[in-house]
Amino acid sequence: MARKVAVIMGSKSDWATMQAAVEILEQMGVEYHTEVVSAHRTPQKLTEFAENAVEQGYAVIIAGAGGAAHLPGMVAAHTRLPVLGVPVQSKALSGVDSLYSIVQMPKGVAVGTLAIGVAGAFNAGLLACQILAVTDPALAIKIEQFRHDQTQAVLDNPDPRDQ
Ligand code: RP5
Repeated sequence: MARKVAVIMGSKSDWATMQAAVEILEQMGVEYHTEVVSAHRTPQKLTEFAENAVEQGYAVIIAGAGGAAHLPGMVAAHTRLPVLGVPVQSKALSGVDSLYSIVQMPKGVAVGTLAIGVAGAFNAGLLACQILAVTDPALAIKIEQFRHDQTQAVLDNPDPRDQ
């Protein structure tokens, strides 16, 4: 059964954002691989990566990119695996360009688009875990514990003046 998650990104400059996806994958004990794959600078590598993703044992692909962010959509065009797109916050347009580049996929090629920036990257990792947890009861328990702890942390410290 495929269990690995691929966390790819268009540039090393995306790592500061995309490491949040890796953070939650590690916390949940999910196996992952991370690598720079650029839609524009390494188009051949993108094609080979996406076409081989199933046989490489990936179950979910997380793809982050900024600006003219074609990586998630182009990966999705080459594989049936679920692709989660993370719009990296760009300097020029604060990531709205990245978001629009990723979210408006044409009918028939799906990309699940997350929020701009670190929250989106973290949630992409979390969502990948949730997808795997559909067929992994041990992982499902870890996710339920994470949600419980998160809720409890808010309930335990409700005064906004206390950080
Ligand atoms: C995109 O261009 C990357 O995903 C990155 O967010 C953006 C800028 O890349 P660098 O110029 O920092 O390598 O392809």
